[in-house]
Amino acid sequence: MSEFETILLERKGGSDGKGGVGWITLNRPKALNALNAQVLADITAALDELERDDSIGAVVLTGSEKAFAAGADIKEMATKSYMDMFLADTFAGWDRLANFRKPTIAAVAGYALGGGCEVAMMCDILIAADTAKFGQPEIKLGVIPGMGGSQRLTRAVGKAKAMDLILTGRNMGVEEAERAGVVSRIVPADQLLDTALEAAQTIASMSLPAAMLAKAAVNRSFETSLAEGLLFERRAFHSLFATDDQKEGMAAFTEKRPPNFTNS
Ligand code: CO8
Repeated sequence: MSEFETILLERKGGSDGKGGVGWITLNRPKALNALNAQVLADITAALDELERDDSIGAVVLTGSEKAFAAGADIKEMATKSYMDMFLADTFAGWDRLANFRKPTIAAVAGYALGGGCEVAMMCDILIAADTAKFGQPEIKLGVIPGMGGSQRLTRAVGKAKAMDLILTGRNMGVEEAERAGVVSRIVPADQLLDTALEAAQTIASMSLPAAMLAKAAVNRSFETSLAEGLLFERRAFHSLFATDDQKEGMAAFTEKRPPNFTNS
C-alpha cells in the first residue's frame, strides 16, 4: 500500500481478487483538510492505483469528525495572480475524481465547505453524518466556486437554492442538504464510516462492469438530451449481455441462490 503525505489509503477486503473497497481519508487535520496541490497529487495517485486494481469495486472518500474538507487551501491561493491560476489551470486536476470510472462514496462529517462541498458532490453517493455542514462560502473571500459548485450544486438543488447558498455564502445543515438532493442518506455521526463501508461493500459485491456502466449511464443524463441518454442506456444495457456476470446473475435468480459475479 502506498504512503501519502496528505491522505491515508487503505484497502478493505478484496483478498480473493474482487469485491474490495478503496478507502481514502483526507489527513491534514491542522488545516481542517484544506485541499492544496499536494492533496490533489496524492488523491490522483491513489485513484490511479485503485482504478488499476481489479480487486477494488468501489471507493470511499472521507475526512475527519470535524471536517470532511474546509475548502481549497486559502493560504496557498491568497497571493496568486490571474496568470498563476490560468497557467496552472488551478483545480482542473480534480476532474480526475469526477471522471473516476468505479463508483465513489463521499462519507461526510463536519464541514464540507467550498472545495470540500464540491469534492463531495463529485462523488456518486454522498452519505452524511448528522454533524455535516455544507456551503459555498467563496463569495466571502471575494471569489466564486471554482471546482464545479456553481454547476453541480445547481443541478442538484435547482437555481433558487444554489443562488441562495452561493450568493450569501451561508452554510446548509444536513437535513436541508438531504431535502435539497445533495445528500443521499443521513446517519448518526458514530455510524458514518460503518454505513459508508457497508454501502461500498454492497456495490463492490455487484458485477463491476455493470456498476461501471450504471454510473456512466446516470452521469450521461447530466451531459445529454433525453433521447441520447436513453440510447446510451439501451446500448449499455445490451452490452451487458456479452458478460458472464449477466448469465450468472440471471441463472442465480432462477436457481434461487446468491450470484457469484466474476467481473467478466
Ligand atoms: N484553507 C486553509 N486553511 C484553512 C482552511 C482553508 N480553506 N479552513 C481552515 N483552515 C485552517 C485555519 O486557518 C486554521 O489554521 P491555523 O490554526 O493555522 O490558524 C485551522 O484550519 C483551523 O481552522 P479554524 O481555527 O478556523 O477552525 P474553526 O473551528 O474556528 O472554524 C471553519 C472552522 C468555519 C471551517 C473555518 O476554518 C473556515 O471558515 N474556513 C474556511 C472556509 C472557506 O472559506 N472555504 C472556502 C475556501 S475557497 C474554496 O474552497 C473554493 C475554491 C474556488 C476558489 C476559486 C479561486 C479562483
